[in-house]
Amino acid sequence: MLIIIPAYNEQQSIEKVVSSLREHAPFADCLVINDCSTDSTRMILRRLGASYLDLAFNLGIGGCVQSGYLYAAENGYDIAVQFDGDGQHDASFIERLIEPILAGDCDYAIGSRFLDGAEQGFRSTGSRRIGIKLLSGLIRIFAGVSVRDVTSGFRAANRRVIELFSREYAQDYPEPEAIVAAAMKSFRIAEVPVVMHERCGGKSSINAFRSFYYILKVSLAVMLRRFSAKGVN
Ligand SMILES: Nc1nc2c(ncn2[C@@H]2O[C@H](COP(=O)(O)OP(=O)(O)OP(=O)(O)O)[C@@H](O)[C@H]2O)c(=O)[nH]1
Ligand SMILES: [Mg+2]
Repeated sequence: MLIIIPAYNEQQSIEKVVSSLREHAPFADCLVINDCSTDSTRMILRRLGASYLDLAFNLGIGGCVQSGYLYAAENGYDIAVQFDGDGQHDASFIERLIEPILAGDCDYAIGSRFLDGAEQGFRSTGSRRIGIKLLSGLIRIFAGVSVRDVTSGFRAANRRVIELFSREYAQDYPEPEAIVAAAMKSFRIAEVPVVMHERCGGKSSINAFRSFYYILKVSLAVMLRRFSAKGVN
């Protein structure tokens, strides 16, 4: 199993992220994808003796995560887990996240903050939650799958999904589209309750204007993916 950790200017959190993964997931290999950070992320990774891939220029979240999937595909990993470098994800939930994949119950597992029974943690702002609901509804209509936390970047993929994502992965705000891409290939998707935290520091890629652009862009992309998949079939 490979844990893919996208990181762009995460000097305030990357050490904590690497240590918590070493503690809670010693059974997995960890690979930080350093997306051409301009702060001391890379220096910290060297000091920690962590495995990392240095991208030659900033690819953004999609290209960064896809590089991890490509690495996983080429190196024969059976499971890949995405785990953000900003400290929002909790390594103690990794075993629960991969459980349905190990049991053969699903191909792609999404860590969700919004499932009934999920413990309270960081649930994002009110306006972002409305956007997430909207995208979740669109994905239900257009891709026929029910996922509550469609923007969660805490996910686990089996070998067949790793191979799909190593070939195609959305570049901009990729999480909702990745669900649609997997659903279009009839992969089984499950949600697993997890707790998330506020980022440890650094800067989110999504400000107020970008939230609006995010919803518009991803809504169109979700619909277009459905129709292009129809055209292919
Ligand atoms: N901002 C940003 N993050 C990137 C980039 N490339 C990789 N990442 C990493 O991708 C992960 C997710 O990025 P975030 O900006 O936190 O996105 P998010 O978690 O959806 O948004 P928040 O809930 O606001 O934190 C983080 O670990 C980043 O370090 C990039 O070009 N820009
Ligand atoms: Mg984040």
